[in-house]
Amino acid sequence: MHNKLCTCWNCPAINLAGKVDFRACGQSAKDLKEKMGLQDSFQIMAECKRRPELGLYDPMSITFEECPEWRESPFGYLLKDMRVMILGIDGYLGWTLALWLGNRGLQVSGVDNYNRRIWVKERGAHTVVPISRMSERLQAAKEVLNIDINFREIDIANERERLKEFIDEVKPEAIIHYAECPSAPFSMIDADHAIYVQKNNVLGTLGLLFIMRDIVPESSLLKLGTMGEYGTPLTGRPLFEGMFPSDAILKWGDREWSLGGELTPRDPPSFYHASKVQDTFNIAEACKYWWLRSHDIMQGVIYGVHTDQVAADPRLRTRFDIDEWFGTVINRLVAQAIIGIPLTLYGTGEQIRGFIALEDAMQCMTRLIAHPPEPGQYAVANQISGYYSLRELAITIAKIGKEEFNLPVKIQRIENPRVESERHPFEPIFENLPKRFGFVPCVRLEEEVYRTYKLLIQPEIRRRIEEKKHHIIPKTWWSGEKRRVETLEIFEIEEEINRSNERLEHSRR
Ligand code: USQ
Repeated sequence: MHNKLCTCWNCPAINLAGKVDFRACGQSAKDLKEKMGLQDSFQIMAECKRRPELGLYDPMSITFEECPEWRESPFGYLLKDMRVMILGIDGYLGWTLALWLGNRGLQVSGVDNYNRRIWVKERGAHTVVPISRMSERLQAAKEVLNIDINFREIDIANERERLKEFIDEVKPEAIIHYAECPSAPFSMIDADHAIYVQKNNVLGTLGLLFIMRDIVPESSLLKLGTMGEYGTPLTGRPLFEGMFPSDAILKWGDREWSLGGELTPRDPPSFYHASKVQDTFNIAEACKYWWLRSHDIMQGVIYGVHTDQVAADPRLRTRFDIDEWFGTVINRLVAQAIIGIPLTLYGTGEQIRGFIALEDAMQCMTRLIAHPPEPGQYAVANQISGYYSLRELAITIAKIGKEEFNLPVKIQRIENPRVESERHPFEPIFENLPKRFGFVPCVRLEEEVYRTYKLLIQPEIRRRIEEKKHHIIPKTWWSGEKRRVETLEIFEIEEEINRSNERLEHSRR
């Protein structure tokens, strides 16, 4: 178990309030020692909110393995009936995680203001997998999976008092923060959209940090960041997990400095990605000022449709977007294959990105919830299970469409409406999740693409893709131009397979 040696120091049930002066750790120890007649050697004393009978004790002295409140699970020790609050519970990830965690015995509460539904509607698009209203979702979760979800409609960026009240009522032991606008193209439509996305994301998160400071400082924050924060540095420098490793060195002239522990440089490719960069700094500062604890999760491009819970009943399905603003690339390409649009590669299609399937992302989140950082710790995990060039992906998706579903799939290169490197080195480091938290990817790309085809090919869903196909080819240019992109080249997949083999040959020479 990855977290068996974590102690009460990591545990959100710890009560440190008033026992430690964090500004100079240990400063209060003398007073406490005199008052309580404690041993010379102790540093920090705490109480347990779940086991008050322990009285004041050394929080490093009990491990998760030893504590009866932590129970073994396939994802490490999990706190019994742990209270988790999901902000953005109505979204693609939020809803899936609510059912996933509820199914594993965690007490799930959640907040949403239905903004994702509103943004997609504003663009004239829709989720091609139909989703139920929240009231029906909650009822189905109870009926089908016996999960009770405590839901409150709240806009976290604009209704801080109501969020505070709800957090105070529930006292969540972990807060999963998915309540941000996730779209790069949406943030690039015009000034109004850019300003909106940055306000919504940055200020929503900033307000939440203050609420956590005041109400639940011991609870851990799991905040969704993005691999896109790092950009794709042309030097080929590895994309470390948030911070430079201890042995990284800055050399300038004949002098050298350690870079260990400093945040790595960021190069976000859109105003949306830039909002996540600002969040990073705000969260890291809050951990420093107030000893909050956070996992900042740099998630790669997410894809897929499946977990056992969302597949359990049509009313439990999660949303699935394929339009130019809210569809991520793999999900979009499968939908395109289904209705005969040649798969859209932007520019050269040689961009490389890190990816993770929906179900694997759920596993990662559970492992991180099970392993809260220490007070004051700002921890980062690059949450991907592999990386591919877009061409490789398109070929894989086309092959599965052709061979398994008999679809006449083609691939097209179109003008790239974004400003991004189209040929670049890419070396993401993604060691924390497997090495520190025991993550083993369970979903193969081909398997999830196959499952996605299986769902999308159903007549009702296929019809819903057809209905919104005019939103597939992008019109949102980073430059501000207002026109649909042009096709540069269309090719059959056999040609593309030969080309990629040739490139492979060439690179071997
Ligand atoms: N792309 C295509 N064809 C398409 C759509 C996209 O070639 O039809 C290309 C884009 O140019 C880009 C790459 O695919 O190079 C990924 O684009 P995307 O739209 O799938 O993903 P992105 O805009 O980067 O954003 C998505 C999520 C975002 C998350 C991010 C993780 O929407 O919330 O932060 O993935 S990452 O990309 O690692 O930063």
